[in-house]
Amino acid sequence: MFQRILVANRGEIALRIFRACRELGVETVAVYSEADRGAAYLQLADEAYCIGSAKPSESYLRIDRIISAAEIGNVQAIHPGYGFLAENAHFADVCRSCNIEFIGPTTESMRLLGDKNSARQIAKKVGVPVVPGSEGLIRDEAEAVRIAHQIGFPVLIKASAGGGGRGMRLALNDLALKSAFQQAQAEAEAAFGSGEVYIEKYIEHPRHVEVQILADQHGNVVHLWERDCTIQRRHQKLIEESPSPVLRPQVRQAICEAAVRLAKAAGYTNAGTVEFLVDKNQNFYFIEVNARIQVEHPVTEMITGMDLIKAQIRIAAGEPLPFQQEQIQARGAAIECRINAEDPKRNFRPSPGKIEHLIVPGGFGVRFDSHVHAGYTVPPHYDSMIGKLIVHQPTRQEAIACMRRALQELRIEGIPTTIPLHQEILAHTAFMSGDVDTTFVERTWPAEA
Ligand code: MV4
Repeated sequence: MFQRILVANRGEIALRIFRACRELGVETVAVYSEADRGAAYLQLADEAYCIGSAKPSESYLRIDRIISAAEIGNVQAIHPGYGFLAENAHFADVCRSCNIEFIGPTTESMRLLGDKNSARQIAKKVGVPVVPGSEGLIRDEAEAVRIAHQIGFPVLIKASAGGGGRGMRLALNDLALKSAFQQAQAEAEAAFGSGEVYIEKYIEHPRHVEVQILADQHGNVVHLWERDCTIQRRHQKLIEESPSPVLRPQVRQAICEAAVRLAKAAGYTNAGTVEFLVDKNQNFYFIEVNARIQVEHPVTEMITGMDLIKAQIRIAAGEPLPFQQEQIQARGAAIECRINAEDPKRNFRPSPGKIEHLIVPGGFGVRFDSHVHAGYTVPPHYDSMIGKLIVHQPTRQEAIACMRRALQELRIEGIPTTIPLHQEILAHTAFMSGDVDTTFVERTWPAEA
């Protein structure tokens, strides 16, 4: 096992990783920007180094400074958390060239899966269903039109280097497709340095279902069941849950097995997520792989009883998975609400500032993962998520009741948050019955003009 690791991240996920390390007997080195200087969570690391100013490009994204901190701190590994450098294959490469283990997949599988077209090709090869679309990359307008006629409109043009909803364009007819193709290419070139695009049929009213996988360095790959992340707004997830409230048992088994096949084919190691769209007939289609730990990992931890951060660290240290697929049982239902410093009454405008009062809920089946406390000032420079409220109960109905109770107990005063929106969603009949798709939040709570 590693003696000491550096956490190349901030906020709640940095704290989550410090906690896992403490339990494993692994020492931790924190890095922080000037905006995070003095934050209480940093005291839970064994050492902390300032790596620059508030701007991410001058601190949490500075590979040179993070590697310097790792050298000075004398660590054997770096955990990247999520966001920032977590899916940067170049960073993983630099870490390993410096003889520091990157706690994540190999550089090669990060590159293979980071390219959405190449991930799609691997999926096809091993019989994982993908959305009907182009054979591979699209060269010109004429080819785009030809494929759109084969599969039928509407179609989505997707940037191969995109992902998470970035670099996508919808086209409803020939004329729109021609300009969408040009725009998508130009935008992808500007945003990602690669203008490569491909085409998929547009799946209407999908659900978003993702499968958690763990893979060790000895060829063992397991899934830890699915998470349903259909409740989102503008590609930002708001609520995640497991199990999915809709999947029939056979479909659930098939989607989880498909995720394992894909991970094996890509030579994947460590923790990862395979994302799917599920249509109204429960056909599922692979869309992309997230080669990192995700925000919503606690939902899976609650239903399986497995600590995913500890698993990541053990896998990176070369340990074999201590369990087989059959031993991973899903128990009960878990739900997570992301608590964001955003004002739902003002179009979700970020609301950084000082938390004057805070009451954290507790009781049976309640977990609050957050680095904030009364007197903490949410800095304006980063993602607005300030915590995650997670509940675990025997049934979904009980989990919903528990979450509503925990949200009532949770008091954050001083800044507006997404707590009131969560209360409305959890009380909505469509949410309770599971009758939602990825447009539910935007349709039910439309943005004001
Ligand atoms: C799609 C789609 C419909 N059809 N692909 C958005 C995020 C990225 N992971 C893929 N996304 C989508 N791809 C086809 N062929 C609809 C979405 C999509 C979406 C997917 C999951 C969760 C929320 C979403 C919101 C809007 C669009």
